Amino acid sequence: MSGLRIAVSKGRILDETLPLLARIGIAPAGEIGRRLIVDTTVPGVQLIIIRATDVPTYVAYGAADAGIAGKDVLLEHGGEGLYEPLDLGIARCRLMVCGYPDAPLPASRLRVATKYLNITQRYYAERGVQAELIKLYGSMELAPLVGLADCIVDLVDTGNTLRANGLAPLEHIADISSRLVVNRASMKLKLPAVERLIGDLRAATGEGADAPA
Ligand code: PRT
Ligand code: MG
Repeated sequence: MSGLRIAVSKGRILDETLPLLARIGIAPAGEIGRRLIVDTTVPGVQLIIIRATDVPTYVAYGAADAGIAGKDVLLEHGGEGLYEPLDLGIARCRLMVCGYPDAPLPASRLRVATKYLNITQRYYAERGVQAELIKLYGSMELAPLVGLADCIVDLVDTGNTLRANGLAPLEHIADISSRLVVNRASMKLKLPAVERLIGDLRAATGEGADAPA
């Protein structure tokens, strides 16, 4: 599997990806710490550690051959230049419209705060709803509480963050999990290595994945 660079994001995706990679024999060589490029126990296989939203960009441009990214990030990016051969089934959650449970309809245009502008724009356009979108970079839950927006489009896992702020999930947009993405050129130029990575990960995430290799 030589000559492969795999992009992953720090945080929950890395936390759930490392055990998967370990199962297929790929482990970081030493502490990751603050390093951005990390060699692994497999010669030629490197991890690069980047922001979740940057994974599709690095892979689409071929700066990484493959990457692991949430479906939310891929839907928002659009996925040009990427193959998406495998659902890894990790970092699962739901993308939802959230807000006050019994809020009256807004008098004027619905205001929606989100970091998912493209997904949200498509969602309301498909429903013929005129919505004003407000781009935020985090803590979306705050927006309805201080009157910035009527509702938000955000990820929900346990629902604890919403509940802690008096909000509730209102409309389901998509089920989310992390996917393996592969650069289109790498798919051709590094076919044996890429096929091996896909096959090994498929076996590691599929049935019997708990059994030792
Ligand atoms: O830090 P940066 O802006 O780069 O990215 P990030 O903080 O979004 O990265 P990270 O490491 O948290 O990973 C994000 C990816 O994990 C997302 O793109 C999803 O694919 C996936 N994921 C799965 C989640 C959640 N579950 C999740 N619950 N990402 C974020 N959340 C947040 C959510 O936004 C909300 O604020 O957790 C809060 C809700 O959780 P509950 O359990 O209270 O409902
Ligand atoms: Mg984060």
